[in-house]
Amino acid sequence: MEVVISNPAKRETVERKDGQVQQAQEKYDLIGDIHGEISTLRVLLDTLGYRESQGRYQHPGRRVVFLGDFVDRGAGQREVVELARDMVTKGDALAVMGNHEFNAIAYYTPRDKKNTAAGYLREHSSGNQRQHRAFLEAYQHSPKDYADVIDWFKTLPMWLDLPGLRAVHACWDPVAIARLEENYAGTPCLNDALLRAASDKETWEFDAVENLLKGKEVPLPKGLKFTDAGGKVRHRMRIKWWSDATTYASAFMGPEEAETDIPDDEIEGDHLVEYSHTQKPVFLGHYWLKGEPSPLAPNIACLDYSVAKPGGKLVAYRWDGEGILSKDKFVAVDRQA
Ligand SMILES: [Mn+2]
Repeated sequence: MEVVISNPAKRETVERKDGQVQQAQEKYDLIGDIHGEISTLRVLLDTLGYRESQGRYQHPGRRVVFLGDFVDRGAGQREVVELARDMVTKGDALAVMGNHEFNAIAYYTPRDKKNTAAGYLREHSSGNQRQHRAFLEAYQHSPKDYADVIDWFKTLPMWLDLPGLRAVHACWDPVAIARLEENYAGTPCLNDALLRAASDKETWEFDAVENLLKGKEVPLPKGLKFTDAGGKVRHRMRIKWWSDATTYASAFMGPEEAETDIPDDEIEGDHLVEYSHTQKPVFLGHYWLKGEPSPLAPNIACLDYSVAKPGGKLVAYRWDGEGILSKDKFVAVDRQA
């Protein structure tokens, strides 16, 4: 399948004073995690000025970049995927893979093609089934469409490095990206070997894909632990990789109740991600943020504001080429009933 990276029709050219013709910076609307919330997505696209005609959603001068996590939870599983896929196929959008698409692929893929009794790359445990139920139910009577949508998920790059901006679902980890590029033919897409390696917790590929799609984690100092929102005991913590924080307490990304368990000591080892304020802006989803959307750092913005939860919002950022992001360029739509 062809992945459309650039649509020359949408690039304006600008004639400079010296007569040279220059390509104008393409303009993008970045959209965070949708999780099956089709009516909210339609309202957001409409608010951004995208119009549907003859089955095609488009804007005369802009394109969308979807930040992944199209599926799980909401009532419009197929509808969200079909809309996004159609926009990508027709050159009206780009998209990166979220952890929920990665999980869907691994859930679908048997460990051994000839013997499904050997299980799947993502275990069909009751917890995993529950998390994936809305998606599985949407495709339960159409195995061909199910196979087809998984094939489309496999075409989604894990990161996008465009001329003026970057997009990744959770963390722009340059070390993980470099290692994946070096070992997997320079492509940001999964292939079968990488999918299998990244589904095995013992491999570096697992850590690299996990960092990009679920966020950077660091091990807690020996003997320390906390309990997460789901009641699970954790010996590692997710960090606010976009911040300048260097201690466990200041970098901690987790439930407030657990904060007292996290020491304010310097993080041990080489675990922090560096993303200087002079680099291209990077857009993320994934973090289930609450409150009023605003940048996490001058050049880093998360657009996931928990649309799948009551009171949540679907959020976009209207990007016109700027290197420093601005709070007034976020567009938020309340979750539709
Ligand atoms: Mn996610």
